[in-house]
Amino acid sequence: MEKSKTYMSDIHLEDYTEQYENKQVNADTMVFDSGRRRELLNGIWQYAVDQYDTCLRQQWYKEKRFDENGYTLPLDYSFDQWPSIQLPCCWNVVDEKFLLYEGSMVFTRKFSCCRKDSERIILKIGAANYLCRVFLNGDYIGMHRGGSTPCYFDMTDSISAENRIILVVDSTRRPEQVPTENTDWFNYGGVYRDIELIYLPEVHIKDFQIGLVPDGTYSKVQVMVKLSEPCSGAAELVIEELGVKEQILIENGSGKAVVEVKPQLWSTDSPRLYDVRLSYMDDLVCDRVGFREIKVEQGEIILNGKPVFLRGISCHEDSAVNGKALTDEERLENIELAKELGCNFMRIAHYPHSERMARLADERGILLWEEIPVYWAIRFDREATYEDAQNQLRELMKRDWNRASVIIWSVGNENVDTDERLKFMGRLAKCAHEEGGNRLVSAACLVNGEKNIIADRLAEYLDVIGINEYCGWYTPDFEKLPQLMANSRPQKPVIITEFGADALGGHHGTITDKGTEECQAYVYERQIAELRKIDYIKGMTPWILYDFRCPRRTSCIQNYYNRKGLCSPDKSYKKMAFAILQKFYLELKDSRLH
Ligand code: GCB
Repeated sequence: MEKSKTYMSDIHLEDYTEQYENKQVNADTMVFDSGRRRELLNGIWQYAVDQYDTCLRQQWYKEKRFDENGYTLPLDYSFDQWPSIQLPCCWNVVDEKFLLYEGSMVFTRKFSCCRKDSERIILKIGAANYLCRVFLNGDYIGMHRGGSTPCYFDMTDSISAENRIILVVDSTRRPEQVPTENTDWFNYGGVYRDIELIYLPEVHIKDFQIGLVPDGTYSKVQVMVKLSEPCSGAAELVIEELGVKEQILIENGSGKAVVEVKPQLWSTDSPRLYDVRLSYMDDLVCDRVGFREIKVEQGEIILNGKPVFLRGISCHEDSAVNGKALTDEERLENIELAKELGCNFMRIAHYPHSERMARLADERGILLWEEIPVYWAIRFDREATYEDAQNQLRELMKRDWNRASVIIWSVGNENVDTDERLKFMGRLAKCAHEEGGNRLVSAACLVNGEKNIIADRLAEYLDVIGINEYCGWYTPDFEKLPQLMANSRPQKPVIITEFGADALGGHHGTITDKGTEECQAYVYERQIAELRKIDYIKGMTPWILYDFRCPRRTSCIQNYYNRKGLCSPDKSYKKMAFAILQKFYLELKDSRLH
């Protein structure tokens, strides 16, 4: 690790990143943090744009002011005099001069910490895009890869009463990353979710999963506990409202139990949640969870024993004002807008959105499709890319395991059906089945365009097939749609995960004028007319709830936004197609068939 020798050699070290590749935190180093003592490190930080990665090259974090001969070194930074920024945020929307900046930014602040002797102090960063390296009091603490999932750094051995923390966040797009260089959304940089200190006792609950046993009786709850140490003893589970107070035997650091209890089920009409508490010695965690069963049987998606049609809408984590750093008010606005549309389901694409979104969906009774950014042309041939993708999937699944709203894990979007991709995504689907709890596994697949048929080989690994089709938009001929449906005999339920058309709010014309509300509305009318006739379609999530920022979209109508939204970017304006989808969904809802 200690590579550099002198100030000068530090500057000329070209493989400088090597020393920061170890100590990578990942899904295995996550800590269950719901209901724990925490302190927010959000707020004012100092920052510098570090386009050439000089912080890492020169090891600024060591704050070395003199060389070995006592000579005073010239410094290229001045942490305390740097300008300030409010974290969390996406730097691109904080100042116009950063709008298109992709690269490294350095953030630093001081903080005090009052820690009992045996306590462990974990730094949790809700999300930082894409690489995040952490330094504390001159020590390199670790790094995290992946721009949308949380990371946990154990800082216990370096923390003092007064501290200097440095985060180096690098948002550079690279072909081997997940996602890769080319996507259809904006690559926001930043530390854009909460930064927190989490206090843990030496021996603590590392993982806690709770959910209904999926046996159709709705009368058993299963619990899984993992401790930080291979201890034995008993943990205690309490669900007061259900009269549950149950000892869970722990052997060698882990325990499992099935508790006989009949909770009121969580559903979209009645999203009942219970406070649950789990304690082990002097550790205690709390969560608020719902109990529901989801499965696929005879081509139907079954929620709590009844077939459900997923009246959905796709949604990015994007805000005209805040980028990806949405406020809870904005998330709720999205959920309420989806409900107004008649939805019971949202596809939150194309990467893990904030864990707050799943918690709000639990509370408001909206089902969720969650996805990892295995998007378009990933380096399917590269094992390290696979490991990155799998880790992001596992981090997402661990984070949201206890969320009743999350019914589908999606392992990717629109990837060409090659042998390498089949192997890569088949492995991901297997991992999602093994570790994802009582949920369905899916992916948004492409239509086989040559034969105009639903025939993606990945379907073998999925419970539900997602299909993106753009008849009436990218595929000009609407007749292709009934043909596609007639040609296909999928053995599993299908969700039309995307259809849609661009329209600039307020821009009017004929149904053939691309970019007008009339044209978009017509695409919705035709799509709905066809799709509603097809038996094997069990849901849809048209593209998309509101317009989102996108560097690829440069026409004057688009103006760097993807305009397939049913609403304008700030959601204040509803385009004509909104009412068309709403009418269909409300009819479906009222028919009580779904
Ligand atoms: C797709 C992609 C989505 C794009 C959309 C579009 O198929 O999955 O990310 O934004 O098409 O607008 O072209």
